[in-house]
Amino acid sequence: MNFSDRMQKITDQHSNLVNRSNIKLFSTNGIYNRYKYPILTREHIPLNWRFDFNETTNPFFMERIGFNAVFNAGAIKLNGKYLLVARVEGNDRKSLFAIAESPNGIDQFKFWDRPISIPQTSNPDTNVYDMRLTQHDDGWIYGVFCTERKDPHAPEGDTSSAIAAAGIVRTKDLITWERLPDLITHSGQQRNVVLFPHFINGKYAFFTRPQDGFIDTGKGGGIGFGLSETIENPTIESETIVDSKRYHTVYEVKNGLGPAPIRTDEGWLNLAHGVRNTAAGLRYTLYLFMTHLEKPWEIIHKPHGYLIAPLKKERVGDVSNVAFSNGWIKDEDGKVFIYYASSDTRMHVATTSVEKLTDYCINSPEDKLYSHCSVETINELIKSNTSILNPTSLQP
Ligand code: M1P
Repeated sequence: MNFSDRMQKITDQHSNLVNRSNIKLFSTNGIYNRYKYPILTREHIPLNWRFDFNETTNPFFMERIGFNAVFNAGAIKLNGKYLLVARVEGNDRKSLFAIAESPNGIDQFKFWDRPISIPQTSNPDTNVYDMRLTQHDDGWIYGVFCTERKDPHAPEGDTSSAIAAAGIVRTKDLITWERLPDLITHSGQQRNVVLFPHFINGKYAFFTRPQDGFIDTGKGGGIGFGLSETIENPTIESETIVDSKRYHTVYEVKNGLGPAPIRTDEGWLNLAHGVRNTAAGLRYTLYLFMTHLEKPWEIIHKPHGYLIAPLKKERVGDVSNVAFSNGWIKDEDGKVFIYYASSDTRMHVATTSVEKLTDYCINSPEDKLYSHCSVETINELIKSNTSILNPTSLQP
């Protein structure tokens, strides 16, 4: 195939993909609906980021810059558009941020012209990923992300050890970004840090995830909460653990908050990921809990187990068996778009509503931590259903 035939074919394929309509799937659980197609993949990346369109310098119309994955996107609705700040990972393993826009939140996501240029601090980021977007009461849109740098104290020959911290940028339009200092905490490393949209006790409030090492959270304990007096010098003096990791739960090994919490009349809705170990390696699922409106560090409702687990094709990817979310959008009518990535490879959407998520949070039984207690919980439901479904049943 010659240069122009290849260019035409690849351009047509790309156009068909980015303009494809999505299809809402029936939901048996009734809590949320999945969709047939992933909403963003590496194939969505604009062709002019990947191919040299000059026939003289690229006679075979080969891809010059390769991309490995598009995943873990922050989300916001701005000027009527549904926007994702996606983690775009190149073949060189470097992640960067790029905005993709959709008119309806479920399909036709198209990347803006260029990836985001994140301003650097005096200590440049080696890698950046997983931005959470927060439209704050102070008028700014904040992006809190993980910045990763090589551990300067790693022993000679150790080329893997890294330090993770929370980097912070802010913007009014998602085009011009101002870099603020990285968040200071006194608990080792940080990943999965999330800024609340409102001041709490007059301060900037964060969910944190203290960890001893880069991968192991160690005695970090779980999802934390902390306050900072200012955002220009963000410092959390002390963290309160909100949701601890715990033996024989879906967040036994570690957990971390997802997107910025949604405020409801009943409390804050919080979506998080929980990680457990299996013979096949770590398994990441998403779970929901509600915290107290004035004291967001206090859990008031927490259903058992997970809300979303990787399913079917979602189970396989670069890091298999992972569902991860750091973005959701609440529409004016209460509809909620949950943006989640599968297996560190691609992005999906699930739709629901604040009303449904609140009902799920309040009325689903909690994890009572023992198998025999799970049996009791199931039996309670069977008993209350018996009079409705089978009033003449003889079973006690
Ligand atoms: O590979 C799964 C996820 O691992 C990390 O999350 P956590 O710190 O909770 O283990 C992150 O690197 C995340 O980007 C990734 O999806």
